[in-house]
Amino acid sequence: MSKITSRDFSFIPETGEAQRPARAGRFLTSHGEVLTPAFMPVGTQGTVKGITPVQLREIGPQVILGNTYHLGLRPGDALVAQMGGLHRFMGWEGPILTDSGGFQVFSLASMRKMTEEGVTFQSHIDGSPQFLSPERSMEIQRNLGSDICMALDECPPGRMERAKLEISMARTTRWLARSRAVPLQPHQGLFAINQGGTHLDLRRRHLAEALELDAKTPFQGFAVGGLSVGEPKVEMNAVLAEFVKELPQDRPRYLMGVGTPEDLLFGIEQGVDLFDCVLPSREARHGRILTSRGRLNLKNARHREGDLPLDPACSCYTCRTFSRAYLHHLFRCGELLGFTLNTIHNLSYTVGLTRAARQALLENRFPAFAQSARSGWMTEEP
Ligand code: PRF
Ligand code: ZN
Repeated sequence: MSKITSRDFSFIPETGEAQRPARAGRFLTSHGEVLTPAFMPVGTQGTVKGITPVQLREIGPQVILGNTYHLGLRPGDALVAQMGGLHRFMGWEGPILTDSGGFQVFSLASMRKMTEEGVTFQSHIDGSPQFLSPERSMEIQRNLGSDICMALDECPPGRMERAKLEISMARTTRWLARSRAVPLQPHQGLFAINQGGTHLDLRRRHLAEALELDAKTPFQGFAVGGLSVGEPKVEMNAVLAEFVKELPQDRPRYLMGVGTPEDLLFGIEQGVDLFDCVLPSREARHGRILTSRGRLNLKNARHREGDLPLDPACSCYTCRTFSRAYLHHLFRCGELLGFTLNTIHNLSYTVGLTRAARQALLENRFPAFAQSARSGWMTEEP
């Protein structure tokens, strides 16, 4: 197979002024074009938990996620490179985005010690001492061969006091410059991550710093990090409503680690193009199902004799084939197939929501679409 190196992350808008800041568009990676808005399923360990790449392809995500932190620790980026890169290793030919590892170090590792150079920590797998720096994060992502790499950031917890947040952001800016300086493979793009908590002025200042670097060597996209980390939702939404539209128009915009169906609609309304979250797949494994009529808990005895599919409006393999009664049974028995079928549905629902939002944007009827989706969720558990 010949190596494709085409790459053009410039965001081509497909919707106009009328619906701004919401937008639909596309950009090109060497593993295919990405149509936005798009929800990216999470495949932390080189697998979207519980489903095969064939099942994933039918769900139809535009991009999937991998994790620098996890794959760098195990099996190690050198091994993945030796096996031909992450796409080949995991049998996924579509676009892959890798997160830089900072956020995962903060949420998973113990004995963390931050210095200007990087972060030392204990592996959550075997306790071994580890080190992650901007240079090492880029090296791991280069070895994995993902299409979109994320710069290494410091992800402060929600509600960190302002003065501390400013120190952390300044470091993230310096790390951004160091991340940018590391050569990647020719097909790989690099996204900058904006921090600043729920302070609009700090977000703006941090963006201005990133744009200074961007003027010398452009980033291929811009991400909003540091939200959905414990701050009140109204504060997150207030920042998004003011800030997303200030990100460069001509590059993809990615809201990291968000979220629920409600959050996706809100983000799209503010002009976000890309989202990722473990919520749909994690909830699926707990029998919590997302539907066009709101959430449904498969554990509930009322589904014992349920003859309907999980969501009558859904055309995924699970909904085309199985009753709630059967899925309730699998869940109660702890059968592996239950995890798989629930995951297929929840990811189909979430990816389908962003696909339908895109279609509505293209057809100039997004507000009506959003209103109808929201009123569907308000109905009693179906
Ligand atoms: N930084 C990185 N990854 C992330 C986040 C972040 O701030 C978040 C926050 N919602 C999720 N994933 N690098
Ligand atoms: Zn379904």
